[in-house]
Amino acid sequence: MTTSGDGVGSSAYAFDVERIRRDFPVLKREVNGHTLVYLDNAATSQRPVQVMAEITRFYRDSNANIHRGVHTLSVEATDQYEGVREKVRSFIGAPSASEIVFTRNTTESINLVAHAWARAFLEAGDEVVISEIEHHSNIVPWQMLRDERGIVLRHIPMLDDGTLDLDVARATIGPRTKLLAITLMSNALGTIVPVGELADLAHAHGARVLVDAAQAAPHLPIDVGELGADFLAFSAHKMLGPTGVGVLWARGELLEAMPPFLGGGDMIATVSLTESTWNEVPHKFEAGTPNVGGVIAFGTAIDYLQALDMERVRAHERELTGYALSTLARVPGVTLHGPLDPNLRGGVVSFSLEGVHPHDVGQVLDSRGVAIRAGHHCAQPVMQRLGIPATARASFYIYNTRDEVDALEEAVRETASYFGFTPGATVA
Ligand code: C6P
Repeated sequence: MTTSGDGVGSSAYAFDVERIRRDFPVLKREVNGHTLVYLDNAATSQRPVQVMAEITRFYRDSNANIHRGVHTLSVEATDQYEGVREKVRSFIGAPSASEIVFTRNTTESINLVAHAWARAFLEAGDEVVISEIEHHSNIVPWQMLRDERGIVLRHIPMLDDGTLDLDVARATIGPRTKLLAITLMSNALGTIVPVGELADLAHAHGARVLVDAAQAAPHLPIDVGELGADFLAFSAHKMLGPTGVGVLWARGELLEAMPPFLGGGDMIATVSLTESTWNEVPHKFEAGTPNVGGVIAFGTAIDYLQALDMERVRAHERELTGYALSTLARVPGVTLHGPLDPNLRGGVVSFSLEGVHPHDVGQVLDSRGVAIRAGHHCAQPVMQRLGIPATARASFYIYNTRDEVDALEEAVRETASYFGFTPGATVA
């Protein structure tokens, strides 16, 4: 199947989904007697054969620890690992590969900023501004800092349609703001946040901007300069890479000024029994043996996405999301959450089915081979704002098709009738 994004010429944005699907053998799997329809990509994506082959190649041919040995395998592993910094730099338009810090995941990247930067540079009374649609990873570290240091935590509220209240944002970001910590794309609603505009506002008040790109980096073209980010956090496992690999990008001068996060091997220049000095950035922030094979295979995942072109990835998902929104809206009993305009959201569609708990929706869909997530999506404030405990969430990626959206719709219809929903009741 070939699809094109709305508003763009199909020749420029042709996207060969069938060819892509051949690289993902798991998509041929049967689940409960049906061909798998994998729509839980916001939780974690599948990996192509190229990434799995690279993991095997590393452990088979080049496995060694890095930065430690003079032997051939160690030098090879070091070169391959360091080479991925350049791939990540190019993927996010960063000025220098030395600004790329490898972590375990987005959560660790944000905590690194909270521990190393915020604990060093923020004082009681300084304000950190987040939003109501953040993932817990971008809420809890700031609450911990508030409780420990007396910083003031403020938030930009969400409007009924799942977008942020930008008027309140303008009133909230002010002279006391030291950090705006904000998601570029909500994992619970798909909302794409106008981070550039908010970053301008924050910078006008001398604040720094941390962007949670866990959902955005896999699905949207990212340029840290255009975004106006000072820190950017994301995870490899949501963008075709292995689990256990994350990225923190930060402006070089910030990394230079920040004290280390964890202490141990590799992050030091010298150690005596009484004191230590630090390695240069980014190594100062990578204590201990990292996920060497995972980082190297992440490089292959980035190559894969860059060959597809992130503009095309976005166009494909926007088209699919628009189709899913219109399809699900026709199912009696379905309420869609988040912006209804696919230009304002990524490939995440959260919905409720009247009279049926989202976990039951998830289980009935699973019995038909359709994998979605049901729950609060680690975004409980969004659920509190919507006044519901949980949603059902379908999320798309490069290998998903319109046929799979049709399978989702059919399974949701069957769920409604299985639970005895009477058509004709509320349709949002
Ligand atoms: N969201 C989801 O199903 P980690 O777990 O550290 O790789 O990513 C955390 C994270 C941070 N921010 C956003 C916006 C996210 O979506 C996530 C992960 C998954 O929605 C797992 S809860």
